[in-house]
Amino acid sequence: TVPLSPADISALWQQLEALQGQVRRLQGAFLQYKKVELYPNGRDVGQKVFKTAGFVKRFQEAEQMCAQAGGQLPSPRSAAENYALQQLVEAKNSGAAFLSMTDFWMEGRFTYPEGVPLVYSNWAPGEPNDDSGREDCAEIMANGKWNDVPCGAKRLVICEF
Ligand code: 293
Ligand code: CA
Ligand code: CA
Repeated sequence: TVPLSPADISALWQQLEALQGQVRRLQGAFLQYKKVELYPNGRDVGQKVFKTAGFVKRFQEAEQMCAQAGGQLPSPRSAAENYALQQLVEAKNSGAAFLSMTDFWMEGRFTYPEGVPLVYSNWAPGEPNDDSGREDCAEIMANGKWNDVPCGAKRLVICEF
């Protein structure tokens, strides 16, 4: 191996400084792009992004649309994530939005799509009540609380990415 000459080291420093400048400009451009992209139909919370399609669908179609887009229906796993979702529901003035969770596998036991038990919940008092024995999907309302509803009901589509 050949030792680096002072000129080599100086050239490497120059390249490193150029690279640092490029990364900084990219970070700035990305933050700007993120703001543009999230306004007004998206919210980011931690590593997660929620974005509303702005229209209502039945559960199955909503689930398909999110999957088609490379996302999924929202699974808020903390108060912070639930609040980000709530803000979107409030802002759109289109009523409640579907969540990913169902009690398809066992009546009364809501799980994530893979059947995994919930790590967080924010049910309204008395919910889930399986009203009329046919509520196996869940909605998040403008107050952030959850309610089980018929899967055939039409609710605002929000996807999680
Ligand atoms: C019943 C009792 C209401 C409740 C409603 C919802 C429907 O009508 O208090 O708000 O069920 O749970 O999903
Ligand atoms: Ca049910
Ligand atoms: Ca209910």
